[in-house]
Amino acid sequence: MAGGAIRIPMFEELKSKINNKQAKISVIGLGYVGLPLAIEFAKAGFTVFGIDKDKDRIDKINKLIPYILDIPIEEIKGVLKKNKFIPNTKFNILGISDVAIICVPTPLKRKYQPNISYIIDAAKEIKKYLRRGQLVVLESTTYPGTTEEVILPLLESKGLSCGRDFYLAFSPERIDPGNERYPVNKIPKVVGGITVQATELTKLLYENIIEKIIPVSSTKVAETVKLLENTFRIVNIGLINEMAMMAHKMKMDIWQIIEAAKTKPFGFMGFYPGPGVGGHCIPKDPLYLYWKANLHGFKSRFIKLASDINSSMPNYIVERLTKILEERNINLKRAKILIIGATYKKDVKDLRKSPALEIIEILQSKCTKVAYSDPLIPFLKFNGIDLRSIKLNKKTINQFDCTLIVTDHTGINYNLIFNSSKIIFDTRNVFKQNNKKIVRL
Ligand code: SAJ
Repeated sequence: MAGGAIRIPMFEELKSKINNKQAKISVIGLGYVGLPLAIEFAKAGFTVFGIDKDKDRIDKINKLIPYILDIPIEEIKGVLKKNKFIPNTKFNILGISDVAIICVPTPLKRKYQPNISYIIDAAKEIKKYLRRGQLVVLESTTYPGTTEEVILPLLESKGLSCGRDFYLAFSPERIDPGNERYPVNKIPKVVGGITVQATELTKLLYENIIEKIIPVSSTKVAETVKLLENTFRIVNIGLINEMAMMAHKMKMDIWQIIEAAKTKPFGFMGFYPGPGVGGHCIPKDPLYLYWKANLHGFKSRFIKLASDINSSMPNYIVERLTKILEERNINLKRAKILIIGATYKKDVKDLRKSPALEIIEILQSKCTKVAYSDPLIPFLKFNGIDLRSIKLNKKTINQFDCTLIVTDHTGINYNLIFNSSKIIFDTRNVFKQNNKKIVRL
């Protein structure tokens, strides 16, 4: 430019900021996805602003009170001390950020109806402070087209143009809560930009914290990769739940069948029947895909069938329990049931969509007494139910007619349960056998 300072092309400017870790990163949403991500970038040497509307979360982080158990407190302490991770509730910090990563929840309004209001709220905040040279990455699991059809026009309505003034990409989160074998940095990261440069910059960014980056051709592809992964799971879990119900009718041991099938060194992957499918991903993510495909006139029978089968499991468990008691001349109405494990899966302190809650609710309306014991969940208060986790000992366990294993936490004394229970209905194959005291799913 004649007379003016040479303006470094925007791409080169952001690229060098990322490469020398000068890029300031804002992570919006400090949950099981956002907090580990923020900590990883801070550990890598970036200055990271963690933004969360929940002041209690910000206070807990600053006071080093863990609410996401997968992150060692020492790591949070280290990056806070170095002033590399700055948690706050304010969005104005986006004004000095070079990168904004959205990691907010994407729940359902009702079955098969996505709710992307959290994503939109975050994008509106980003828009307020959007300026030349910023990279915006959406990580929240959502239906194909969200980034291109919703976020892009929302941001461009500020008068800036994607590709010329800012960059936009999608990169699905793949955290597996409680999985110590695959921490954030070990899980390959898919990245897809609105433009090739956005893909390149997003790849550069995540290469600082994740060993393997998988660039794809668009945001839509990246959005759909995640949904395929979780649809694969919901369908296979639905399949094995149906196989378990079939095997029971045919008086076969589904657990032995699965273990033997797993010896096939190729073309098979073990899934396990259970009391239902919980968590914030598997029960809902595939329904985002179902909803979008439906708009295109395509009804996914697999997703609907799997979702319906999985949703039927809590009632199926109660039906089986009723029969188990009847065979021992115990009427469910007069029965006292002890439920072991309340969370949606073992060793994860998370009740979201936990089938245990549905089973407790059903049993509360059908039998004399329902109690639960879960080392991670000291009390349960929901839908008018107010229970405290009971201490497990011979006396407390033996007062119940049946012990129902719903979530198979590692740190539970199953020998005590076996020795103290009158009957055990084991929906997670903890005991690996049936006998006169143990009935498995
Ligand atoms: N479940 C079964 N049988 C199985 C596997 C799971 O009944 O064989 C149940 C679990 O008990 C749980 C539910 O399904 O209630 C979901 O379990 P999950 O481990 O599939 O789901 P999440 O939400 O804990 O974590 C998953 C990730 N897990 C795995 O890949 C093993 C992964 O699908 C995603 O990275 C993550 O959701 C996400 O954030 O989408």
